Amino acid sequence: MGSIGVLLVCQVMPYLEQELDKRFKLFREWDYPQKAQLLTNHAASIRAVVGNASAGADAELIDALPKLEIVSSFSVGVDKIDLNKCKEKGIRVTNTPDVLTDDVADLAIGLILALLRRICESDRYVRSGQWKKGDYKLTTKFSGKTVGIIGLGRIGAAIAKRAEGFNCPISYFSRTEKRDSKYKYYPSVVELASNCDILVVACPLTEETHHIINREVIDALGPKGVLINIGRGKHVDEPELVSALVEGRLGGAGLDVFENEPHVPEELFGLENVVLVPHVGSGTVETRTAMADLVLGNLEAHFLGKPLLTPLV
Ligand code: 8YV
Repeated sequence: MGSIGVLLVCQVMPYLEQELDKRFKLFREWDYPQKAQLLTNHAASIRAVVGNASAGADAELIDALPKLEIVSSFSVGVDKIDLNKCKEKGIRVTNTPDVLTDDVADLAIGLILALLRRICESDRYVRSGQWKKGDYKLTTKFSGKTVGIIGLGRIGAAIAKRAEGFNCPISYFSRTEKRDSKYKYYPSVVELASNCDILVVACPLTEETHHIINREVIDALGPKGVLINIGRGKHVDEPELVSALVEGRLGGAGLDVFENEPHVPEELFGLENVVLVPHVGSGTVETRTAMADLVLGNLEAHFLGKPLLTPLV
């Protein structure tokens, strides 16, 4: 397989990069500041693209690679891949579902606890020596709060299961009601937001879910409600979120993802009712290694003519 050209369009963990390099003829996009030069010299030998949550394969790249057969994403989300174009051209697409579900759901619960119990803020309180001057203020209870989840797929369901362990009533919004679900269904996000304390975004990013958190939803959640986003930054109208937090119209937010990563609105830095983490939902050694093995396994299966491990298209 050493002669098969694979284009890596983003930085990934060293293990994945090294294994791709060992097994294939690897082109790293960042080695070619002039993309045109990469394409002119190597497009004819590139048969696979590897991307992640930040970079994938858009129509322009797909059209520029006439020998492209497969796009293998080091992520579960595939919003950076033009899936229609891939279908149209018979290009296979794989992602990394299941192996990251636990980590992302764990982080969602971690963000809720950190936010309501002010864990980061009270850690700073101890480190800065303020405890010696007096006890930390009282915070907000998590157990028993109503959790509303947008998207009851694998990750949404894993968050629900964990929140049940905290005796939280669970409700959800999704395109269609899940007949076999025991959780309360709301046919609109505004209704869900009006009826929960904690709103968690856990759906894929599509045209329909872009800015699914808008001013109306934020107002429905209100000054006592909190928003948790472990989906994509573009699920949220970020300027609306920032002004609601600054003006106290929303109770708080726990955010793993942002509209323009790695840039985060600086207005959030001074607020104590936000917890900000740098898109680390799947970021454990165990999970990223399993994700890397899926990327490699899918590529090898494809080029050996075997069934793909996690095909999307
Ligand atoms: C990223 C993610 O892939 O899987 C997703 O969709 O957003 C993350 O797991 C991760 O940051 C690796 O790039």
